[in-house]
Amino acid sequence: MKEEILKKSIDPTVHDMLAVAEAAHLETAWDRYQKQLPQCGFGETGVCCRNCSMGPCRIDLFGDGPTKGVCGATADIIVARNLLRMIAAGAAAHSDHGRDIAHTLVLTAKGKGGGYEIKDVAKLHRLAAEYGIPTEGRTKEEIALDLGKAAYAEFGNQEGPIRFTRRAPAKRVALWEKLNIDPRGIDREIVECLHRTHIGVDNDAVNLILHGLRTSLGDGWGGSMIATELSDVLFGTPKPIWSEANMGVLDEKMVNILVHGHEPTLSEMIVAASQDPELVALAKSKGAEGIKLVGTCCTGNEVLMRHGIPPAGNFLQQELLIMTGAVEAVIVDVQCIMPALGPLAGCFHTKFISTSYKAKFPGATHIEFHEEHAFETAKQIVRTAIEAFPNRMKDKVHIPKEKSALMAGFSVEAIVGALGGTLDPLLEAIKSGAIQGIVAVVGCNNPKIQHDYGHINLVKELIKHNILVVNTGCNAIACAKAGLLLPEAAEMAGDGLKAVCKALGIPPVLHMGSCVDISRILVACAAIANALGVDISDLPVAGAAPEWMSEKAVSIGAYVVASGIYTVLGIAPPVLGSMSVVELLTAGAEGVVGGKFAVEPDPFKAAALIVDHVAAKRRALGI
Ligand code: SF4
Ligand code: MSK
Repeated sequence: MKEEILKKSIDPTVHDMLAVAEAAHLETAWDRYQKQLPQCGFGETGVCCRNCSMGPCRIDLFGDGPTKGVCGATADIIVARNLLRMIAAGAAAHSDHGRDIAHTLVLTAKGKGGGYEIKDVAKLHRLAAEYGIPTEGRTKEEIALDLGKAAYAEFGNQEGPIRFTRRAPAKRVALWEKLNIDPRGIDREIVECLHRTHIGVDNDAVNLILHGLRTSLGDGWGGSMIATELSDVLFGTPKPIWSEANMGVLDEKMVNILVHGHEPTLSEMIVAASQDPELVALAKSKGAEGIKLVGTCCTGNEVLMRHGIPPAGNFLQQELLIMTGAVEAVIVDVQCIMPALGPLAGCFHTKFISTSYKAKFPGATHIEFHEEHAFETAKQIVRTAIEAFPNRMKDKVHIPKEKSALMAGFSVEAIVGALGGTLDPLLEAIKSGAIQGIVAVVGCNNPKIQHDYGHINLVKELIKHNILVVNTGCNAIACAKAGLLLPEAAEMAGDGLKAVCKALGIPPVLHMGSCVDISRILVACAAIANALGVDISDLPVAGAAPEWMSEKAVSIGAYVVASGIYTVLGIAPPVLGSMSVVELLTAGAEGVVGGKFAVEPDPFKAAALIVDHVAAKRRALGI
């Protein structure tokens, strides 16, 4: 294998498929990244502004060029404004997802849900109690209607608080209130980001960043948490489940359908449609042995968590999956879907099917999905995939063999279940030092970092130091492919963590779901802090995103830090053009919210930073 291919990823399926791509002259994100080099230094450091037509303006950091934009904006102002816009976009993406789930719950409660039903009634009752919605003597639909409407209303709140923020420890809420960063309404904070960053409005870097924290909190403890909680009510709360991961899950004899994107509404119905006897019979009539549904990115995580549908790869593998020539259809909704997929699918028999009115793509077949007709549309989409099977070009089929078994499905409820119904055994393990701390490792892939290298090495180092890892998103898929989501992976952990995992029969790395499910991690941190009578910022916990790339990740990082958690990024956000902003994010923030950022691309050094941080927090707690 060529050196330059090996350098791109640590995953053998990726090596295999990059060789196929090269031979067939098919372009990938890695090729396009190379063509972008050297990337623009103004963009990279965040000092380019296009917020009005007197610009574009950029600040010359090293030469004797301009130090201010036409309006007088300095590097500090431009960098902070740009960061705020990234947070707004990321928070908007997660929160719009949450809004769609609330909408589906309302429709389902009204009997207009096109095939959905309320699956977790116990959780519905718990959430209703949180919102003060009466449950006594009422049907699940009546309760769900009130809950859906209450959650829906929080997007447009003019005044806070947002209900789920009150799950945080009282000390944390009081701090947010004192700093005036307790989010009011989810949409309101996002709109205010755009207002503040319009020319001539907020020109104070600290004031801008504080509002970024408020907006991101409306995402983590608002939009994302609503997405997670209401998805559990509708589709069921995940429980431990077995599956397998990586490109080897594709099956040459089957109609292979890949679901990709983020929202579970469509993919839940695709799961049902792919098991429909009439459609299975149709697949067989076309010469296939059946229908194989696989996933990627967070739609993949959603259907893995609830149905054990295997993830076939993470973000940077999406193009390679089409290049196997064995995928009949890629069905997408929103987020993280490369526009490169349409033209690429055109080189194969693969149908690239877009489904959201919000997300159309060149080269896609658009079959619009509306919740009211969910199952019917899902069947139409699966039928389209089956019809493509006879067009498969046999000489173009190349499926890498590698795959790994995995155990996923660790919602907070499932973790408490595995602990015997209470958090106490986990608290005891933390106090005794068997588990030194808990670290969330999340986020995407990015061709700037060798694919999966950051994820896997960071996670392995952490478990070696008796740190329990919880993960979501593309990190979870990376760990699944590397066999880290298996109870046997406890052998790679330090003695304390190994013993705990063996006693409970769980992996040392717990897959908690999709990107919006980072809200599950916030809930777990809040529960642990409340049980110990401390704030989240006192806990021996940390966050990390070793290969992040999306604006959603910026919002996530911001709400994790604003929740009091130290967070290590593998790639610097575009803020290096302002030393004041860098100082605020990597040092000053700690004195304000109890959490801060660090940037460390080397996963071994990142692990060392986190291990030191966890040890310092333990000392401060006296454990
Ligand atoms: Fe230039 Fe200021 Fe306009 Fe930005 S807002 S483009 S810095 S003049
Ligand atoms: S899918 S946001 S590439 S984790 Fe949630 Fe993966 Fe990042 Fe998308």
